[in-house]
Amino acid sequence: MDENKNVEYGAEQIQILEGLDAVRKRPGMYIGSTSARGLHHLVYEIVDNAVDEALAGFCDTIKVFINKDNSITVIDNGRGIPIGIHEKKGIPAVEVVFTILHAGGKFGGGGYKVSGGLHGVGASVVNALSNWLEVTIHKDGKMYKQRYEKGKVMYPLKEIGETDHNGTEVTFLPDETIFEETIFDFDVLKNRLREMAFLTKGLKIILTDLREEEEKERVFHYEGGIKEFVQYLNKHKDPLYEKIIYCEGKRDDVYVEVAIQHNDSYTENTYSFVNNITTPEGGTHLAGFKNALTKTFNDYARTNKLLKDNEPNLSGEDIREGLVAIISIKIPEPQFEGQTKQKLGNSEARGAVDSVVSEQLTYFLEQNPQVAKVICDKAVLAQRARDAARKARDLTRRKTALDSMTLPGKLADCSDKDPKNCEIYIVEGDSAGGSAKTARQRATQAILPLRGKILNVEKSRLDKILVNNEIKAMITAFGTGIHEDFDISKLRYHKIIIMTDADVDGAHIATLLLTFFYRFMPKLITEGHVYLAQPPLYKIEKNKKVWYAYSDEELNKILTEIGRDGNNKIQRYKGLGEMDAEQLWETTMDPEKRILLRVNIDEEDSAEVDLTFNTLMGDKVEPRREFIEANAKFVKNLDI
Ligand code: 0RA
Repeated sequence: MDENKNVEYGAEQIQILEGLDAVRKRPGMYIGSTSARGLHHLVYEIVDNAVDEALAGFCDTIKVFINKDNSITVIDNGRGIPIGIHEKKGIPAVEVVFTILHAGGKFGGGGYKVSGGLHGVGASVVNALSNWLEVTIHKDGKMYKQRYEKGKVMYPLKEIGETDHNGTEVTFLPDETIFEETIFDFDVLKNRLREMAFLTKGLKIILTDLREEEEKERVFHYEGGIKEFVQYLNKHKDPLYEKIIYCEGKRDDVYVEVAIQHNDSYTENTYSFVNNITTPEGGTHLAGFKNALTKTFNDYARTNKLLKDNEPNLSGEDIREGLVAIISIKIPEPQFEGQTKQKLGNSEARGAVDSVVSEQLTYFLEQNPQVAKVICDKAVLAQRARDAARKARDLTRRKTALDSMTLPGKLADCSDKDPKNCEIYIVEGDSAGGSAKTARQRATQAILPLRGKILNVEKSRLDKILVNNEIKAMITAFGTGIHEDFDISKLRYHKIIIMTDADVDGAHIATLLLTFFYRFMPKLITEGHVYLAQPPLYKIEKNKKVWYAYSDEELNKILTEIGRDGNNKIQRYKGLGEMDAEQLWETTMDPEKRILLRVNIDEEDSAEVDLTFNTLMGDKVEPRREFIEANAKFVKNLDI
């Protein structure tokens, strides 16, 4: 191939819009925020460019390093960013890419770049927000290098030697005067890079953390792509059938890929992506998928008499019970809508996904009648349970409409009626509940004791869940309703505080509660109303003075301070029940002194959050035990 022609081709497509100063002045406009999330976005921007090169078919390995100084290096084995002189700007194309805003364009040809939204803003934004950035290009036997500081060129692109391969290497150190947080989190990068690898079959992504004495490395490489993604999401579940159903096709300019598999649970986990970016709010591609699924299964069930003539159609929800699905589309000019610009608007995506899925799913079901029957049978059961649940819910709705103040008998409510001032303690066990009732500040603190373990909502159908006493008590106490009835403005307490023993059982109960909130009232969590109380682990007494320690480290610290001698009396609390009311107040409930952990969820990482709940709540005891043991804080993904 004629090299010059190629170089010019790359350079030509680069559009120039504006300068980098704007980015430094208003970073949030370009990367969403300057918090840890924005910081990590920098890495995704650089990796995205390399993934584009992989999608264009020229790169199969991307290496990402977290260096000792918290800078990041991204190395790909693509063609190397073009170095030829840009026609209009008169500087090398690579310099345009890193110094001129929105030089993104669709370079490489055939690639899909995301326009709009916060993503795909490109290398120049990363450069603008970095203390320094260096790019090294290996191309046609030669190595070239350029360095920038806060976006400014330090020297013209220079030839620095010879090489035997092609590729691009970018290293950058985020500007600590711009970011609130400049320490990269290995797990956050790991999750996103794993996702990118699932979404780009065949691409190998290697993440290495060089910061610790002992190097950490993870390799993500999935020849099966999103089929393996579904397998991964179902790894702690029992699939209803072996095969992953896979549909792939192109309609006009929209490339569609869908992978699905049902498990024996009752929850649905569907994740949709557009150009490798998650769309938590769905959009036209998801609508097309759901429509195809509902239509195809109903057609099949009717034709094959799995649904009797007098039975109504299966609803989409029935068919999606226990479903794990990945919908991934690539589209040249995605339009994102909605408040957070996370919802796909392109109408052509709906038709494309609908058509590909309808056609290939119909074929699959005809070829795999046993699988088709298992799914239809489950959906029919779901339909019956949904009927029963509707009746149960209508009953509770009527009841609350008539008499909204029938609060649960076990609840010791607070007297203040302004939800902003009010908090409710959900307490494990009647005895701890009793102490909490004595200890509380009556005006603002309500206590709801729960008896034993609460129902695992991951493993029960809605009809069973809605008649469970502990669950009913919480629903009425909170006042918000659930699911589509949920109304946060009716929340009766702005703080919902889970108070359980500081042991594995307590952690399990807390997770059961969090799972219930997450599935039925997710806004409670995403809007920051859910907290975990932190009871102390130890009481230390010496010469009539008392200290409390909330961790082993703290115990050690206190002992070092007061001296390790025979006068120390150390008590290890096995449960809340061992504390009297006064101690409980002092250590765990007094708003002036207590420690509360607020539970929050990264919505962009919902696949991982779901997996966490599956791991914690699923049938398989082994992964749960490992998980709890591996995480001092038992719900790591919840980022408490
Ligand atoms: C446009 C054209 C060519 C390569 C690339 C872009 C390219 C960009 C990036 C960004 C990160 N890694 C990359 N690798 C390649 C091909 C130009 C040619 O063949 O000369």
